[in-house]
Amino acid sequence: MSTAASARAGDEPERYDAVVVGAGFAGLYMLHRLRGLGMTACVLEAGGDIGGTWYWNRYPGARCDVESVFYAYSFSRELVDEWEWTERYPTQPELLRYIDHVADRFDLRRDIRLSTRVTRAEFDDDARDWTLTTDTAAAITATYCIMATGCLSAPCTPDFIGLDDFAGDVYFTAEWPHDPVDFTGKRVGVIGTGSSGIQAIPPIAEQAATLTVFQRTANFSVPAHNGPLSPSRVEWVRENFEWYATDGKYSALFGTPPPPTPLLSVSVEERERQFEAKWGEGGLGVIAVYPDILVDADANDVFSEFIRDKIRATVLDAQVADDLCPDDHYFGTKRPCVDIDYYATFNRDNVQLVNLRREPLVSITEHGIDTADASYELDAIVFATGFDAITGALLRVDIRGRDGRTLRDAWAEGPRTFLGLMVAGFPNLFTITGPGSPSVLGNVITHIEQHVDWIADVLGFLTSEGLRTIEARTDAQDAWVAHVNDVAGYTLYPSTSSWYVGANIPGKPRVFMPYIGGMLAYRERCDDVASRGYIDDCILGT
Ligand code: NA7
Repeated sequence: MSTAASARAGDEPERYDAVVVGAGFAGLYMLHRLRGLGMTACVLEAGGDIGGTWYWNRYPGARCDVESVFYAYSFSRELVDEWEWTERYPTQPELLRYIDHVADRFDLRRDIRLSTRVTRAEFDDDARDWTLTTDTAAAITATYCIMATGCLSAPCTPDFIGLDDFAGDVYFTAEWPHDPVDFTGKRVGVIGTGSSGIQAIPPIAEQAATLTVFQRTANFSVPAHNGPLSPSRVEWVRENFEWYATDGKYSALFGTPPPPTPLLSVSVEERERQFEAKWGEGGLGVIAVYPDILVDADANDVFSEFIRDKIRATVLDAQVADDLCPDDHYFGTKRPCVDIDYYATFNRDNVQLVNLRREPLVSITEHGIDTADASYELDAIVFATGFDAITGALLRVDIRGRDGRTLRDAWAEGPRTFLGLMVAGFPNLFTITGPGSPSVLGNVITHIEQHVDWIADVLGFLTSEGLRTIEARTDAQDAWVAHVNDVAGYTLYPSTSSWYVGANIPGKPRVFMPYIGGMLAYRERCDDVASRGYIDDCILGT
C-alpha cells in the first residue's frame, strides 16, 4: 500500500479536483481558470503571502526586466483597462500591489493556503489521484497536481567557508527581510553580480558608508532607460488589446524588430547606427539588435565589443572598467541584466570592485571577507548568488509518479518533459513553465498564460470525455526533448556556463533547459497536440 493510500486509511485527507502549488502569477491564473471549469481547487503557497518571486525578492532596487504593460495578465480586458502602471519597469512593491489587486478582483484568496510548504507529492496508481504532504497541514488529495512553483524560486544557498563566523548582518536578495533595512553608515559587501546584484548595488551604494562589490564573473548589462510610463505606451496596449491578447504578445514584445540583414553583412557605419538605436531603446530588446546575434559567434563578438566600449566610456577607472567587461561568454547567452546606473555606480568614491578572478575569495571571517590578497572589513554582507533555476523548485518537492518513481530519478541526467508541461510516468501532473518550455526566455507572463490555458483545456477535455488521467507518452517526450536540444544546438546558448544550463549548481546535469524555438512555434505544437485530442502524444485513461 502506498503512503498516499495509507494516509487515506487513517485520517481522511481533504479532497479537491486540483491542487496548485505556488501562488505567484502562474498559480493565481491557474486557480482562476480552474474555477471557470467548475472544479474545486486549492492553492498551497510556502510564502506568508501571495506573489511568488515578487513576495521574496524585495531587495533594494528590485524590479522586473520586462516592461510593466507587458508583464501583466492579458486574460481580462477589464483588468488591463483599470490597472495603471506608473513606470516603464515595475518595481517589486508595485508588482505586489498589482498581484494583490488581481487576487481581490477575482476573489482568489479564499482558496489559497499561505505559509504552507509542500514537501511531497505522490501519485496513487490505484486511486489515480495525488496526495500532497505539507509542513503544516494534514495530507491533501486531488485528481490533478499542478506545479506553479516558478523558475527562479529556489535560492542558491552559498556554502562559503566561515559564513557562520561573521559578526555582522547577512542578507539574501532572494529572501529579503520584510522590515526596512537601513545601510546608513554601514560598510556593506555584495557578493554576486547577476540581475539581482546589479539592481541592488546602485541603491545600496547611495545609502551605505562604503560598498564593496565582490565579482566573480562580469555580466553584460543594458540600460533600462526607466522613467514614468508614457501614456502612449498604455494607449497602444489598450487600443490593440484584441490583437495583443491573442497573437501580439507572442511576437511583439521587445522594442523594434531586428533588421532582416545579418550583422556582418552591413557596413560598419550602418551597424553602429543600429547598435546605438537599440542601446537608446534599452531593455531586453537589445538582444534583437541583429537577427544573427545569438547564432553567429563573430557577429556576437562585434556587438559584445560595442557594449564593452560603453562600459569603458562610463567607468572612469580603466582597471575597474576592464574588470567589469565580460569576457567569458557571448552577449545574450546569459539573460542580460537591465540596469539603472549600474556602471556609473563604480565612479562613486564609496564604491570599490573586487575581482574575485584575480584575488579569489578565501573565507568569510568574523569581521568581513578575506580574499587571497586582502581583508575587507564589513558590517553587512548581501548575497545575490542566484537560484537553482527552472528545475530547483520542482525537485525540492519529493514528487513520486507511477510505481513510486521519483522525479529526481526520472531527471537524474537532466529534465525530460513533454512540452515542459507534462512528464511521462507522472499522470495528471502539470508543470507550468517547466523545463523544455519557453519558460524564462522572454516574457514569462505570456508563457504562463499560454501554459495555464493549455492545461485548462486539457482538464476541460478530460471532463467532457469522461476521462480521468492523462500522461505524456514516452516517445512523444523523447521526441520533444530531442527537438529542444536540437534547436538549442543551433544557437550560442549552450556554450555558456549559465543557470540556463544549470552550470551554477554543483553536480547539476548540464542541459539547456528552456525551449528556444520561439513562442509561436511552441504554441503551434501545443495547439496541434490539443487539436488531435491529445491521443497521439498522451496516454488517456478512464
Ligand atoms: P544570477 O544571475 O545567477 O547571479 C548570481 C551571481 O552570484 C553571479 O554573479 C555569480 O557569479 C555569483 N555567485 C554565485 N555563487 C558565488 C560564489 N560562490 N562566489 C562568488 N560569486 C558567486 O542570479 P540573479 O539572482 O542575479 O538573477 C537571476 C535571474 O533573476 C536573472 O537572470 C533575471 O532573470 C531575474 P558567477 O556568474 O557564477 O561566477
